[in-house]
Amino acid sequence: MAKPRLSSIDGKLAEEFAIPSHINEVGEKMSAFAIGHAAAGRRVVLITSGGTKVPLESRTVRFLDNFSSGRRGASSAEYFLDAGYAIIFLHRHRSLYPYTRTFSTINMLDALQFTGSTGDVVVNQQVLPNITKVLKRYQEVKDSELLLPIEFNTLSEYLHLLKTAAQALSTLGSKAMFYLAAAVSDFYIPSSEMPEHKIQSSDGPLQLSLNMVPKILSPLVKDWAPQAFVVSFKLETDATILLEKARRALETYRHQVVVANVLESRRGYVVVVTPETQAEVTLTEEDLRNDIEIEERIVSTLTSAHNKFITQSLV
Ligand code: PAZ
Repeated sequence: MAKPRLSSIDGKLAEEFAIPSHINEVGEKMSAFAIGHAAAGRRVVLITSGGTKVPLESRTVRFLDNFSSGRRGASSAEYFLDAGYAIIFLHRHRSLYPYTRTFSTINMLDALQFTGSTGDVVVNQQVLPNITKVLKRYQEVKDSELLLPIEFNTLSEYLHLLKTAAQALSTLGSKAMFYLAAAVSDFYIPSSEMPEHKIQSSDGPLQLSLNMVPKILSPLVKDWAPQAFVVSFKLETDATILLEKARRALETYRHQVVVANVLESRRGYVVVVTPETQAEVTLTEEDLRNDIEIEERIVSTLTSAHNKFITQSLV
């Protein structure tokens, strides 16, 4: 039988980006998760979170990385869970994680203390004042198996895992959402051009030539999950070009939403752009005093838009 023809991006993915050895196992897990939750009447969102690592050597000593902490993805996951979604959380290893993110700046040993004469160890409630509330919610989510965490480190792992997740979610049609908050490198060195061993400083100054990463949004929207609700993120440091770039992305890839943000103001201001609308989401001084997070508003805006999208796709 003739092999199915690969789109040029599928071909590039297979040839130039190392396929993770556990891809089939992860794919089966993701499919079972998606099918199980869809059967229970739940929507499923794939959240990507954190930055990708781009190796400079195959036996990697050095790599290119980026600023993303994973906070947007981790906090958004909590609000999607509150809204009743099941989540595939595709995140960078050791980036912020739902619920535990609240304590990411605390030294675990400072949060524990000995008690009484028994020498039992207990949590110091002054160091972790919210621990009971957060732990309760974390355990509810864990017990109901609503969160499937999948880790990536490198750009190659991210790209292959995203493709596999998209294929797993394609069976859900419009009930699947993609929330692509990860900061993904635009540049890479193909495996065939990568030196095997550590680059030697004795060889003199290092000149790097990097290829462009294929625009993965294109096959995701066209081929891998064509009926899904797709939200991409656009980050810029120059605010004057942000909205133009967001609109251009919508025209090019024909997906549903771009959430546009500027590096420094991303915690308090984003613009949710669709082909027909443009809505600013802003936190006020009072919101900040009350520990409101912008992700709560972003997720609320997107879950409403997803409702409409599902209704329209059923007509
Ligand atoms: O991970 P984080 O909370 O530190 O930052 C979030 C973000 C800025 C990475 C995200 O909102 C975003 O814009 N992601 C897409 C980045 C891009 O344009 O490649």
